Formats: sequence, C-alpha cells, structure tokens
Amino acid sequence: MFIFIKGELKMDSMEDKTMSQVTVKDLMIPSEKVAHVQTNNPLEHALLVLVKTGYSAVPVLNSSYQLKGIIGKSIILNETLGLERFEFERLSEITVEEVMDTDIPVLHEHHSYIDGLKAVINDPFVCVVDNEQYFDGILTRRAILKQARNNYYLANQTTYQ
Ligand code: 4BW
Repeated sequence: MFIFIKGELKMDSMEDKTMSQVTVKDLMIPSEKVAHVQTNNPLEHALLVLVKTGYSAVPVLNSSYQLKGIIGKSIILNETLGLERFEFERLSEITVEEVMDTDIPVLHEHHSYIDGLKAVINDPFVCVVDNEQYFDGILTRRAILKQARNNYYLANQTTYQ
C-alpha cells in the first residue's frame, strides 16, 4: 500500500522505501522457496521436479549452492527425441550439467527495479547471485509486473492493496 509522508509517496509494505529505492532483493523469491536441481542429477530427476512443481524451468546449483545454469522441460524433451519415438530411457543416463543452459543472465540483490525489469524482458525469471555465484534467489516476471501495476496506481495517485 502507498502512503504520503512529508509530501513524498512511499510504500509502507516495503519498510517505507521510495520507488527509486526498491531493489531486486525487495522483489525476489528467496533461495529457500525456489525449486532447483543439482548439476549431477539425472535428467529423469529434473523432469520429475519440473512436472511436480509445474514450472517450465528451474535453476541448477552445484553441491555448494552456487548457480551453474538453468534446465527446462523443452531441453529435456529434446534429449529424448529419437528418430521414430521419444526415448525416455535415455533420461537416466544423462546428467543435468551435460545439457543445461549455462549462457544465462544474472542479477545481484543491490540491482535496481529498472535493472530487474530489463532483465525479465527476455526471460521469465532471472537468477540472483552474490559475487561468488552463491545462489540468493530468483526475480520473476510476475514480481516485476506486480510492481509495475503498483507504479501505475502510484502515478494515478490512487491507493491499491
Ligand atoms: O506453481 C505455481 N504457482 C503460482 N502461483 N504461479 C505459477 C506456478 N507455476 C506457474 N505459475 C505462473 C506464474 O505466473 O505461470 C508463470 C509462468 O511459469 P513458468 O516460469 O513458465 O513455470 C509464472 O510466472 P512467474 O511467477 O513470473 O515465474 C516465471 C518463471 O520463474 C516460471 C518458473 O520457471 C520460474 N519460477 C517461478 N517461481 C519459482 C520458479 N522456479 C522455481 N521455484 C519457484 N518458486
């Protein structure tokens, strides 16, 4: 919710931060709430996680919880494509790190709202890491759109809950 304090519009739901002070940390889903798989997991396990959670793609971490890539349903299904049929038995023979997407953008917690907005134009979510690639969470397009909606109401000087 937005409130006026000394003539300035602020958000009371984010520790009274002004819009320009909102950072990726304020909007991201923290690591403990993010479904992920590990580099050495077989694709069979990754597909199970994706189907069970309902997500199209999730982050891939190593055993130290550093970000190594992203794996999605389409990459996995592509690996099962044989000449005449889907060869699902192959999923137990291939590990996530062999096929994951490693060319991915990342954000840091201190990045601004507009940095986050730019990042999710081309990707439904972007991983947030620290300087040593330890995984902090994800910023989703949904979180950015919700904030954009709030910005819209802010610009129209209405209150939205
Ligand atoms: O299980 C779900 N719960 C809710 N509340 N919404 C969901 C769920 N699954 C999908 N959605 C919705 C979200 O609006 O569909 C959008 C596209 O999902 P996706 O990409 O293709 O699986 C979701 O948009 P989003 O919240 O902006 O999330 C963007 C992408 O971020 C998702 C998924 O790949 C990833 N993601 C989101 N939350 C995650 C997650 N990955 C792992 N763990 C999480 N908690």
